[in-house]
Amino acid sequence: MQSRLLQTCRVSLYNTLRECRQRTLELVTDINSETLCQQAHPDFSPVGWHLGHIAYTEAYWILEHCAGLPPQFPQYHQLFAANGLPKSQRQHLPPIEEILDYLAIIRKQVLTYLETAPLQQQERLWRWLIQHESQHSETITFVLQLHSLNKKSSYTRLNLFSSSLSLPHHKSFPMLEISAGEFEMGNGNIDAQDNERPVHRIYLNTYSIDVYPVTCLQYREFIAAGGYQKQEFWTKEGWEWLQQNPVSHPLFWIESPEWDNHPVCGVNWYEAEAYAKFVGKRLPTEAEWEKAGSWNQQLGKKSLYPWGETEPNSKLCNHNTLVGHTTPVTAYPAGKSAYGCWDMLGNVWEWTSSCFTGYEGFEFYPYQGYSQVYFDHKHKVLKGGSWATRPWGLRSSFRNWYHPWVRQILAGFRCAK
Ligand code: AVJ
Ligand code: FE
Repeated sequence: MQSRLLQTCRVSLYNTLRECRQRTLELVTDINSETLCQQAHPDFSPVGWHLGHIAYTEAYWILEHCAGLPPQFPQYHQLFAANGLPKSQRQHLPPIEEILDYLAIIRKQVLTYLETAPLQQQERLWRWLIQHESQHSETITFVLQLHSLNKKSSYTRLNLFSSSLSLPHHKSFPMLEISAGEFEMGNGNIDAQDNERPVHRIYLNTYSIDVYPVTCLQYREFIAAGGYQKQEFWTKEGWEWLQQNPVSHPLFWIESPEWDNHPVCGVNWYEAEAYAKFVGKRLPTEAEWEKAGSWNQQLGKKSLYPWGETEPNSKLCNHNTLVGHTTPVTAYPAGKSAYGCWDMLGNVWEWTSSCFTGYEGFEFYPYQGYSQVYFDHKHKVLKGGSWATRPWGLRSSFRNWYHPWVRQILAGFRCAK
């Protein structure tokens, strides 16, 4: 006989898988074959590849690995496996109808298997799988943005809030001080990624952190002061990157006061570092970011989200492509952390000064190539999620990672001191 708890888990997985898939598919309704198959940027695979890879990953882990079925659609293995072909050779894709069929056929078998799957042993893998699709769904979102950016001579974002015009335009925002002490870093829940584990205590000295992410208005001062022309603000690697990639503003930059209160979006780690130096600050470490975004000093307790334990919704933060672009950094008062930081989750990913590494006692899951191969001291940690992050990957302990030169992701930053 099955326990009620197990049945609740089964129903929750069923609903979440369906909800996640619905969000993925709505990104690609009406997609044309060019947008489906072409790379928008050499660092990122075509949208159609991400779709096929979502199906492949589900078939591999659930149908082969758990259910013990023989390989499904073996003709797709080389194409859609993460280690199959280099990104530049992922453009010869089946038509969208076939990719959607592949997704649907695998999904149907997966849901049938879910009816009787031994979830006591498998829940972690199923939760991981949902987050895997969530992350590819976010990548699809910014790859679609890059396609539209490539088509236009200048980038325009749609559906601007008219209300953002009437907000006061702040040139400088306060910082808040977080006094020295221990906090709990990481996440040991069933849905935590391998790189979030184990939970551990960390002592931090007193530091200050920005209440809000850096806004376009603030960043414009850096541009106007010749930030992109003056070597003094840049690290050695950052300056070298800039000489080889001469840019004069962030990737998703619009020169209009309408965006003044929005977080800057489309900067890489070098640009974030240079700005921080320009204002006499620095980037926070990932521990500083996580403490500010999850620790309740009064209670001596951490929460899953800055605001507490309530699952993300549209009143708490800008996520899940519900809005479709950034929002003013002051738009979500209900989402602030116990210490008083705003906009920690959603809106834009935030660069930290930290290299991506494993916490002490790290154990890879479900495979080494998921996190561990990126512990190479060449990737920087980003925190907080963006306006395109799905709720299943949105929490204060979640860690994202990219090379410091990547600016195609939906990333901004806040500073510390
Ligand atoms: C953590 C977002 C960098 O997209 O390459 C997806 C997540 N890992 N499939 C990526 C991931 C395997 C990863 N990032
Ligand atoms: Fe993947």
